[in-house]
Amino acid sequence: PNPIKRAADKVTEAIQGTGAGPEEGIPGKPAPDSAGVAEPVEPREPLPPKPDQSGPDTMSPTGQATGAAQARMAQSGAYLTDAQGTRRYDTDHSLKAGARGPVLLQDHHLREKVMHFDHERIPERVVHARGAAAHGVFKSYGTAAAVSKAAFLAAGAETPVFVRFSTVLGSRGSADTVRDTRGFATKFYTEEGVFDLVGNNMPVFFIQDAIKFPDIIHAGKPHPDREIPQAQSAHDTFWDFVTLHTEATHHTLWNMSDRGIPRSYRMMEGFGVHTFRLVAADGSTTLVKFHWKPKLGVHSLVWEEAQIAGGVDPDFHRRDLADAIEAGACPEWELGIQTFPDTPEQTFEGIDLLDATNIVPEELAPVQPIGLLTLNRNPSNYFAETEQVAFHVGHLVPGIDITDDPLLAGRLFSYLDTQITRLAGPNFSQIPINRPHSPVNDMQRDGFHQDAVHRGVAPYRPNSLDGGCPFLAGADTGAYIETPVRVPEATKVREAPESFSDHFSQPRRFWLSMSAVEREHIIGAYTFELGKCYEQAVKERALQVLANIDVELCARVAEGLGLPAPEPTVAPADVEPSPALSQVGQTWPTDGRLIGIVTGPDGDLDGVRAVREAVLGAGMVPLVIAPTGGKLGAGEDAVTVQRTFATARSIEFDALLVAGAPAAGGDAYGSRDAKALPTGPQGALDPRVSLLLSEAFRHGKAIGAWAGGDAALEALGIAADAPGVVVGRDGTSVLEQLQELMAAHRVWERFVTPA
Ligand code: HDE
Repeated sequence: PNPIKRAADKVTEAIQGTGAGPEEGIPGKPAPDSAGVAEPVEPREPLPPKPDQSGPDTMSPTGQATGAAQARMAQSGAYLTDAQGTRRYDTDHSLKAGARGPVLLQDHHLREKVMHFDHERIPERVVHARGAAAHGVFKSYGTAAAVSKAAFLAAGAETPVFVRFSTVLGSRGSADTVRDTRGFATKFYTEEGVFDLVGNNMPVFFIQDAIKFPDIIHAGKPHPDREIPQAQSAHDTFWDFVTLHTEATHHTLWNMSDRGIPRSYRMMEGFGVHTFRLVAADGSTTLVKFHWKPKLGVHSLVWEEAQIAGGVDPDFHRRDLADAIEAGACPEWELGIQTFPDTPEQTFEGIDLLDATNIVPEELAPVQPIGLLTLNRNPSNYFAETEQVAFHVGHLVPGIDITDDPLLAGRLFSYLDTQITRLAGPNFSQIPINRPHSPVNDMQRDGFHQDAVHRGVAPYRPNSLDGGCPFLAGADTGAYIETPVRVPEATKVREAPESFSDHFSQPRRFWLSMSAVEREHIIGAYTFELGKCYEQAVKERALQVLANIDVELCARVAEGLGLPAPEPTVAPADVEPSPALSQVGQTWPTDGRLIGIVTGPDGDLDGVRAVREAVLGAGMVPLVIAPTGGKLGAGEDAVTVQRTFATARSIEFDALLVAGAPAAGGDAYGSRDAKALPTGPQGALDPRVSLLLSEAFRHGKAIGAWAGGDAALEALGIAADAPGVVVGRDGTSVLEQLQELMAAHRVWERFVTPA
């Protein structure tokens, strides 16, 4: 028998007086607070975690359990207790002098409960506050073993990882789909210690020197007087800074491109941005840039979709990641490296490798795959894992070293420092999600939130009292040894090298590498963002920056703003495009794509069933959309409705299918009887369906119809032979063609581009 039901029956009996009723005020018996709402009265085991949420059982070096074992310890036993483990019989009523009398100061349970609640919030990250994360595994191909001695890069090595994606500017509760850079931070729990690759979805950064980080972030964050706008770069202070500070031009252009509004975290590239130095077993060194390449391709939203999603589903990316993993559509990325000889100049083909506003085109230095990342498990507790995870660019393992990039130098200081405020002290590496999976034997002691009970009396070196323990490792026993790089003789200066002063040729390369439709999106983005600025001088300066990238770009944005286009002040750089930068023109797997199937009670339900099966069989997700919730049809074959006209919005779907009516008589083509189509109050196409279909059409999504469902498209003026529209006799053959269209991500021909 179901224990919950049994318990509920007992309470009902008690309330109705048919059983042994609870005696008022007696501990151990439930009080019938709200008649009819039954609460279980018998203890039972807590629900087991969902399969994808149970972490591995491991013990930390300090003897603490981690993963699933830790989760059980945090919530163990059948009865509610206070924080000291004492059982409580009531947690809903304050202790009072009589039921209507004053609350007593001596109620220490009330005091403890509310005190803890008062302190539940910790400071959010100063940047990258809004995030979503997942556990996974990194499997090394071994292809980097020749250039790095890192154990996790050896052939066949498998390393647990935790990846956190984020937006940069917004606060913790802001929307996912804003135009912004995305964080892509990976913690590798290697056997040689933790390695963090704290990257972004764009390969360049706004600034070349960390000392300017507070400035760019102050400029991007909401204005300090009214604290608006939230999570936006479309405001005066942002554009004021990036136009006064032209080294920001390249990153700003990436932000204004489709890369600023990813379709999904699963469909983003990741970049280490800085140049790192790999160290091989023989001591030889190689300069590298890290790249994450998503198996599903790099795809973006269109701007209107991003804006609608901000209101309709602010959790769009967070939900997408968690749902995909829960459904078993585990996202994958290949880690790759571009390699460059470690010469004293640290340049490649004239590109300064220490300038984080530069890329090295993949056509000049191909990205070589070195391993596969699979995200396969959702966090079981957002706060414990996603919020408390602490990344740091200085978490390095033997075989991976840093370079003199001045942006990286500042980060090496900043990431440790920020955790002291955010995680309240220096012991954040003892929080379960941050614990290394390799033994820790440091001599750091005490401090706030010290979890370890250290043994011994001599936390110093050298010592004789603890037998000299712990001992120092050497190169042959896996010690991290900094590469003995020669530092040129120099004079102390506060200045940037001359090679950091070209701010326009790399942005020009990016612009020239874009397809026509991507250029239109960029023009639209600049026109929107600058149109949101109030200061004329800021807009004019921004146009000057654009003129220095490309005169056509500048002229089109100027036209949109109603301002004259200035002449360039620098000669256009003579650069070759890098086709690898464009997101358009290839095809990718459609795994996990969402297909909406619009129908109604009189629709071709056999056809809907067949299409659902076909969608699932193709590794995608079918969602039936109908006027109301519940089931369509009767009996075992009834079709379950996943979305109603009230809850469905086009942004959720990668493609839509409209079902017509079942075939009448001998007509195999179905019927165009209006009754089968979803109608609104006046008998016309339901306005919510009109919106759904017209938005999907405008956003370049594949649309299919069968058995007369195309009458809905016709009602909207969408021709059956319009690009990306497929009309057929049965849903499954229409679906096959939709899948081909979706492989290109969007129906690009629908976007108007100048001839
Ligand atoms: Fe960060 N950055 N950053 N950043 N960053 C932080 O660290 C900082 C930079 C990046 O999911 C903070 O723990 C400075 C580049 C990611 O927890 C902080 C500079 C890149 C995340 C910080 C940079 C990044 C952060 C805030 C200029 C791409 C989120 C909370 C020198 C390569 C990590 C925290 C997560 C977070 C400082 C520039 C990526 C304040 C000073 C370049 C993905 O320490």
